[in-house]
Amino acid sequence: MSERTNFTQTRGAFIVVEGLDRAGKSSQCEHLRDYLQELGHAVKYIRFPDRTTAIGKLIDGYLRGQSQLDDHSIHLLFSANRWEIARLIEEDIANGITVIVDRYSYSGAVYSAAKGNPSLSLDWAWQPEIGLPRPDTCLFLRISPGEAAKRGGFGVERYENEPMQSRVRELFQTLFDLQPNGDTQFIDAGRSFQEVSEEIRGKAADCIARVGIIGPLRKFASIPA
Ligand code: NYM
Ligand code: MG
Repeated sequence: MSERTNFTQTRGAFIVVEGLDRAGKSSQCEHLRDYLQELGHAVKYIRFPDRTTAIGKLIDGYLRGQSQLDDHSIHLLFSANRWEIARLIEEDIANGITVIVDRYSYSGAVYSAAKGNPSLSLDWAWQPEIGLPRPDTCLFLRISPGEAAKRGGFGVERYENEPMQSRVRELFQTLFDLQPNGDTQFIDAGRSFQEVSEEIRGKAADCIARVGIIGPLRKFASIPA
């Protein structure tokens, strides 16, 4: 037996925050990061699309309407943008860093499938996500169409219009119903910022505490057709 102490560090948690445009994801994620940091956790916050990479710049141009791309092509670029960062997420988590991710594969599959292209089903859209790191939990910030409208008009980017958002809303539900039980937790994001952030903090803390029980970071599998 080696006399070296067998010190096994607990891995970080992988927490995804999802929701429609205007649900408050980014401000809640930043708030959660600051809160966990104050508690002494090692934590990183990243968002998809990551518009800083070469692939991300293509995505940015497409979202701003500066380029036209085939629906399948842009879909695969969004996925490639996750694959190019996935290794870093895995490394951080292995090093004990909790990673908070603002939008992930769920947005990826749902927004593309919501375009109504007959050759781009939800099932097709999910395929390139298989094998990516699977979150320990996905917190879905739920907001009603009425509340979203109250929060001001849509932005100028592609997809930021009411017909698209209502299809996205339905498809998120369809996709979450197909995910493994307990992966997704729904949060009523129509309440005050503070009420929502308190619930997020509690669920994030539970998730971090459960990492030892979950075991190693898992990977996405196919969804039942
Ligand atoms: N979006 C985001 C996709 O269509 N596919 C994806 O894989 C991801 C991550 O990009 N309307 C869409 C959803 C949003 C848009 O995201 C930009 P954000 O979080 O608004 O910057
Ligand atoms: Mg947006």
